[in-house]
Amino acid sequence: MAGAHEPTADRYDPIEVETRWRARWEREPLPSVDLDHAEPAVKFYNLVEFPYPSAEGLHVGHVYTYCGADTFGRYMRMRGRHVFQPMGFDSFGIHTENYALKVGENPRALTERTVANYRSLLGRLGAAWDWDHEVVTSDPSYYRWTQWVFLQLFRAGLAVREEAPVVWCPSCLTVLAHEQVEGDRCERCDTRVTERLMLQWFLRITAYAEQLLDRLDVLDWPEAAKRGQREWIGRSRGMEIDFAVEGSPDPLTVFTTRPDTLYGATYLAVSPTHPLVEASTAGDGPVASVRDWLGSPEAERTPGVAIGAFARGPFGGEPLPIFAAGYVVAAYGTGAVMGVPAHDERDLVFARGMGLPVAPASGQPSAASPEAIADRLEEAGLGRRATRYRLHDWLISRQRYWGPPIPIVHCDACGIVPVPEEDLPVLLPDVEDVRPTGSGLSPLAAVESFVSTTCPTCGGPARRETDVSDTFLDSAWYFLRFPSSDVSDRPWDQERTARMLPVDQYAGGKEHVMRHHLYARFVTAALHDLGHVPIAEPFPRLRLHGLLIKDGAKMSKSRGNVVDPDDYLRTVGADALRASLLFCGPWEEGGDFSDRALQGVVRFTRRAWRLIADDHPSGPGGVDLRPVDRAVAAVGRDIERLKFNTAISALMDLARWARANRAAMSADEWSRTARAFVLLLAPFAPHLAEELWARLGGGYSVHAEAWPSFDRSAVEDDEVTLVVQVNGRVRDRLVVRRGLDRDAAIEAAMTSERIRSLLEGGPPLRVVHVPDRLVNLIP
Ligand code: ANZ
Ligand code: ZN
Repeated sequence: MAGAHEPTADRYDPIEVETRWRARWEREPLPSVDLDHAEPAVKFYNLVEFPYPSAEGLHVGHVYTYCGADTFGRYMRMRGRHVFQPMGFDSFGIHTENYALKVGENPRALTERTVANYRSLLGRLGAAWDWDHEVVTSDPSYYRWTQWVFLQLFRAGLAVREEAPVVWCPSCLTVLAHEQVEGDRCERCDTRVTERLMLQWFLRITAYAEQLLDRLDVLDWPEAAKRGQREWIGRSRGMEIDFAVEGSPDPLTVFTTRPDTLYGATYLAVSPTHPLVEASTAGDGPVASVRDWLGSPEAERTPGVAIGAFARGPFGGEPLPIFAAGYVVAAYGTGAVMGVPAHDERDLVFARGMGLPVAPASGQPSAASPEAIADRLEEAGLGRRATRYRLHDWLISRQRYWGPPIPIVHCDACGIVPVPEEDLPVLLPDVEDVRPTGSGLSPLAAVESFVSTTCPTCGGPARRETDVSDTFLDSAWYFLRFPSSDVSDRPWDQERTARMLPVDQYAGGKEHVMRHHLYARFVTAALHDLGHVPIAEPFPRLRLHGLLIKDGAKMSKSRGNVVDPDDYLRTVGADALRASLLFCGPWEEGGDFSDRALQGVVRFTRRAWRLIADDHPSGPGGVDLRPVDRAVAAVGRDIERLKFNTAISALMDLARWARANRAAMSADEWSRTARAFVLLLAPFAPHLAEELWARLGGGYSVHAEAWPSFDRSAVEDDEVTLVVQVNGRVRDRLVVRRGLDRDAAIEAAMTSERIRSLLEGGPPLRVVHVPDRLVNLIP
């Protein structure tokens, strides 16, 4: 390395070092996993959520995730695993489209620009992405297979078109998935949503509810994520009970979890879109049309409307009036309930609002158990035990432009016909005006050359489906595509898939638990049942990062404290950014990214540079090197637990100790210490470690070296329990490394959330430290 950029030992220029090593990595890529020969036990599929490339640039939350995942991946590589760490872009969807509309640009052109921008930023993080396996979901070579996945589900009866009440956003002019609604508002634009009846495509995720729920138990996931999915799927065991509707041959079936309250029912209620409502409003009964009620201001004031019909319970009693009520959800249970105001809070509110009696006029109060009642109802053939789920089928129709066209043709003679697989992809045509029409139809409906086609079955004139599919379908299978991204005639290569999947660790954000993670599990399970993939669970191990805050406050545009990773990459460089993000706190808990902490890490990188890059004159030797063994053990253990923060502080301790003892070390002792230090540094500060390794005379590349081993006897009794007091009162106990000095003990104490909050964020005024036993902080 000669020439103008020759670095000097006294000056560390991170930008120069990083640029130089990244160029080398590009020229001479690190050995990567051999996808066709890797042993399943040796490969490590290190997956991290791929971003949707927004115009605003890479969010620091993403960068935080990537730094953690890359550090972990580099560590696994040094532990001998063949790491596969791909990256790509979730570039279809409403995010991109809405932004394109806002700035008046074509989504295709916008996506090309944002993807290029993201690629460059992601490259500058110094993460070991396997760019040879990049996927871009809006590319026809990718969405061809998204359409293929849809067709497999369609053939299996798991993709169905149904008229259904759907949630409509009057501002985005599109149907929203249940999950895109927060309260009664569109999560994207905060407009109050309305309801519409439309023909829509659904994926029958509910058919997998039981499986998805049961297998959660065996997944190595954070408990909170499992709980989240469990509640979201929402298994409810209860009964369907039939009520005889006067003057109708068909009973009205309700779903209840409390059959024992049957005798307390005073009315029945159905959702406003229930078939019984349609029937009663079609006749000339005494009721005003429920539709009229729904559309009128009256609907704001009263919780429901009587539909003029009555029904009798299975064990007799007075006829009960039937209402259409806003609180009955069409898509849950049977869309009908028995109202028991004496036992159920929501029923009580409704009864009061409608001026109904709260207790039944007649009927025997029952002390029978739910089981006894259920048995009696089943014997009489008037009810059945039933399990219901909160989970809804997954609405994937989008009346938008920027997505994969759903590969279906509508023929008057043949009905709904799937596009033959060999005709995929159904290309998304270029369209002048991509604005949603508001008619409920996608802008594609206006493109005659796209819409009019011939029926694949009968050859007659036919029309293409004009809905595109939900972006979450794109990301529900991308991890299957990564290893096979170079395969063009199949969605994935069977043998590679068998070798490389499942993902060994999936790193991402909590916000994806209910949707992306669930959808990916469903699609994988369905493809597994159809014989396309050998695994039923894509992500046996999931890890979710915590929230990063900035200087003690949540990052927000209005506060103006949003960290732009680009600024840091340009000023302090990737290594310092990576290490300082990871130093903020335990990765799964997040932490405070402050400029002060950043400066601390920057100083550490400079000290590390001087420690290694300066010449080392040999000392007398005989130095006890056990602190090196302890550091090797501690850093490895902490990385495995994703406690990168304490791993970095162990590294800082090692550097401090090495500096203090260096003059006494023999050449061999120094060599062992320096090499171990640089190897431990490599996952966190990959460029700096590469440079220092070369200066120590190590070969290219430090990232292909083995993680150092350590002498077990040196680390035995390595951990002690440190009692942490505040003002003399015991407030926490922490398991820490033996031999922490005063500063390190304080630092360890400050990693405790409780202690930090007791000290209200400030440093302690006075400290009493009993090594390996106690630290007492006096604020
Ligand atoms: C009578 C009753 C009495 C009920 C009582 C509860 C308590 P989970 O546990 O969430 O499944 N319900 C059934 N279908 C509904 C729908 N489509 N929209 C709104 N509410 C519905 O709740 C089941 C209970 O929610 C059912 O049991 C029903 O009210 C109501 F003391 O029946 B219950
Ligand atoms: Zn036909």
